[in-house]
Amino acid sequence: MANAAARKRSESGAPGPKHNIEAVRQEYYDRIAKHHMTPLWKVMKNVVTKEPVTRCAPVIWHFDDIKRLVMESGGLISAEEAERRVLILENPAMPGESRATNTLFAGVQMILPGEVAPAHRHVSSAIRFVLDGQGAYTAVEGEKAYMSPGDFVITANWAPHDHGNTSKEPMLWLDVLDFPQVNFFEASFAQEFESATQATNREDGDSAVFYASGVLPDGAPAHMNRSPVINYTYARTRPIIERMLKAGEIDKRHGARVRYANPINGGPVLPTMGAYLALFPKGFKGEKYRATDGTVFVCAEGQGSTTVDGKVLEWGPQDVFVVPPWKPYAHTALKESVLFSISDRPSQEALGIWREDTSVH
Ligand code: GTQ
Repeated sequence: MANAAARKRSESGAPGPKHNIEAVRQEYYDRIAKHHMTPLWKVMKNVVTKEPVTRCAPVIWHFDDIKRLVMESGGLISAEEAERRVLILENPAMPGESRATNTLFAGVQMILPGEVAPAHRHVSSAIRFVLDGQGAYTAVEGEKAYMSPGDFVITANWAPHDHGNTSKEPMLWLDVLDFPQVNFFEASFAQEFESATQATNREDGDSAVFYASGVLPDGAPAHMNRSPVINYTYARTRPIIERMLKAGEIDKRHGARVRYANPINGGPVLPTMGAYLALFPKGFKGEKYRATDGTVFVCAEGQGSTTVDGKVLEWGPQDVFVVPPWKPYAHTALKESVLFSISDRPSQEALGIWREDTSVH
């Protein structure tokens, strides 16, 4: 309703001018529609909402289901034929949209011993968080990173990458990609390579040693909007949160938490996605929190629950769950627990639209 006078008129139910004006307006709306125009005043409150509105639902995928169903796909299609053998973790409130939150794709990829997922590149950035298995690799920009559970690996925009498994066991990891964001801008490109695997000219771990050790190669660029580090290993990151916990650096909401950083500028690892690793002491009862970024969490260790908008998500090792934008949530840990999380916060911060609320009740 456009204004108080009009509201009054329509509520009075009086015949005459009101019916007349409604009919006249409708005729006008129909006429302008033919010219691809429509009145803002009818949709104003839907397009400029007072608070964030999300289509995304809180949801959890338990690892026993993930593993059983993903393993089954191994008998149905090879990594080579599938290009990427991935089961999409699809938000039940957005079926058919290939996304876990409105801005993030999440999926679980499996590579069986001896398989290769062929080299390609795309505008979408990707991260992997290793769930299960040991010793498969991803080759990114000339570095072959052998991975272990809890490792956090990045594949930046347009970086060539292929995956392989020279170990004796299947490897499963969580993929999170920003392609809902890229496709929102309708700016996706992708390319396959002739050769299934790329030539590598660096040692496993070179990028972490060169860039993530408190020094930088002399002459390293001063600006870089994505991290030069490929594998942020669990072996390096886990002891840091342990030490924060010992030092008492425990946030009332987020536990003892580190942010994966780009060592060039301290910014996020990728311009579109940011990640954290948090340790919660046994018995932790977190305070409520909300922020405008939609988040995908993975339990790396432990057991606990996260209450999201009144819904209790009980998690254990390798379970994956989603917290939608602006829904209040709080973590509880029954055992000492580690949660990995990833969200679209860097995109929102770059646009100046990210908000948080640390006083939710
Ligand atoms: O590993 O390159 O889950 O291109 C979706 C698209 C993984 C990958 C996904 C991809 C990849």
